Amino acid sequence: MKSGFVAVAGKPNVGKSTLINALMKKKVVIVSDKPQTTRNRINCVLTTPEAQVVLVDTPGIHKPLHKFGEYMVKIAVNALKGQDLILFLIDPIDKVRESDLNIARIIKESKIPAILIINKIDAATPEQINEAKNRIKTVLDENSNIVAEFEISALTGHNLTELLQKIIEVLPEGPQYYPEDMTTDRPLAFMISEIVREKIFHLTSQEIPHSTAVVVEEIKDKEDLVYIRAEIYVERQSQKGIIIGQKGRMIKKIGMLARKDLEILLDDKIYLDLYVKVKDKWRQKDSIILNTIGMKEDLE
Ligand SMILES: Nc1nc2c(ncn2[C@@H]2O[C@H](COP(=O)(O)OP(=O)(O)OP(=O)(O)O)[C@@H](O)[C@H]2O)c(=O)[nH]1
Ligand SMILES: [Mg+2]
Repeated sequence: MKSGFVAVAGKPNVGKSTLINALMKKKVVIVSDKPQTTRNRINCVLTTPEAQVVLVDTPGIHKPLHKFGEYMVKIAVNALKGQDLILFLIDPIDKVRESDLNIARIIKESKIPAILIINKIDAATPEQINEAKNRIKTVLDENSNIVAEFEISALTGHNLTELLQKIIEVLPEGPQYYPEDMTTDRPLAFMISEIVREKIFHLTSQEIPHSTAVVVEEIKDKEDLVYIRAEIYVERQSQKGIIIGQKGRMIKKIGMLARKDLEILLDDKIYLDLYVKVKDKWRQKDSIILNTIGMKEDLE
């Protein structure tokens, strides 16, 4: 069969995770309208009768402002190494900027076959699309490792069948890396924490979503439900107040929306117990980032 690892790369908010969910035809990774939603490498396994495509979601590559940001970027750049193919996404509406050109240089130097993807064409004008292409080609010229180019909409699904066909065509003959019923290489506790984090990204604004982390402390199968206890870390006391909200309204809303998604994921009734903890400046602290939130394995 055709098989291989396909890293999905690009700056924050270009639609990497949206594209992966669309190709998977189900929601596996979290998505939001705020940059830096994805914080880890997450392998998503797409198995068809003829191929196994491992779509590797990555954090957006950006200029980091703190240690946590540095780790995210390192994870994203590391995630490109040794892969069979890279999907490089750009956003013609937000324009191609120096940060995109920088990623383009990293991809060019990797010499790994890459597909250039112009996303969000449902919302972009032809001028914006042309400008984006011309700009990115100042780095990714005809001597580069770009093997194909697609204009897509991850949101509407435009051109995704053709894109998937091309991905499979480019991948080598290889083994089936994962069992066919597996969708991700991440443990359940991680997927649960991501769902809770997604709701925080949807419901809060400014620095709040970026200052939070979620750690699942307990998953217990009880007779008629699954009990899940998770802690939401914030950096300051004032942020704790915002996450809890007036009369606990915000935390209730986060819990309710997360529970709905979790009941679909686990196909069971869920009791979700959420706690908010202040961890002073956790984004600057190795011990919390590496040991509690767990990024170690992808930084090597
Ligand atoms: N109009 C339009 N919006 C899109 C499309 N693809 C993604 N988006 C939107 O772009 C925003 C970011 O999407 P994500 O998939 O979270 O982007 P990402 O690249 O994974 O972002 P990070 O994880 O932060 O690096 C969301 O609001 C999506 O709905 C598209 O094809 N068209
Ligand atoms: Mg993402």
